[in-house]
Amino acid sequence: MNFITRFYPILDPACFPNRDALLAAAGQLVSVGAVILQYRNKVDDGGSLLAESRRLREAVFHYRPDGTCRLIMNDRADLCLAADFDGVHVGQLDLLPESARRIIGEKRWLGISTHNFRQAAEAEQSPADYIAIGPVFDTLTKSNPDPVVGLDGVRRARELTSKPLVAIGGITRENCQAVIEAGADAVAVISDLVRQPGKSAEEFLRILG
Ligand code: TZP
Ligand code: MG
Repeated sequence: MNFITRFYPILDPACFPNRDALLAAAGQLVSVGAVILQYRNKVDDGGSLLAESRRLREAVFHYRPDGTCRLIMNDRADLCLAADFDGVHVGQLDLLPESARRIIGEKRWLGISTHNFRQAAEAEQSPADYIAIGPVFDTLTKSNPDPVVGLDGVRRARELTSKPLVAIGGITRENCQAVIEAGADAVAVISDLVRQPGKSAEEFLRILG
């Protein structure tokens, strides 16, 4: 199965100087053609997170009133529903995919992060719509990251799943093509978007075709 896009940007407020910059980045990403956007907020309480999610949805809707940019909530199935996002992305320490699925229903998307072969094999049997594997390369964005899996880890994950495979961790405009060639359907990117989101996204989209 193909994923809808090869480019999967993630916005994390910890990477931006302020929240206006995060919202502006969302607008730039969407206006140059991003069709999926994950909101990854590890710092705020539920109420603030919901309020910012709604602002993010408005910013995206401004550039894509047809709703063709999917918004994915990191970690929180409850906030995915409350903010009317299109899906949720859970990690190994969040709700199990079966539980997240019960909350979000059949139509919204469910992604799950995996960090090794065993987790990817488990995710293959789960109700997740797509599987993320990583960190592929060293990353400074995630606290306490698991060991890097490298391009070999992407290849091994590719062999065990026919679900869409999203690679994450240390992915840049320089290395993204190699990650796709290793078998990923898409690359998820945080830090290589922060400095110039629109320009960077344009380049990712051009490189990934
Ligand atoms: N999961 C594995 S690595 C990572 C996450 C959330 C961080 C990816 O960020 P960056 O800046 O693209 O390396
Ligand atoms: Mg998580």
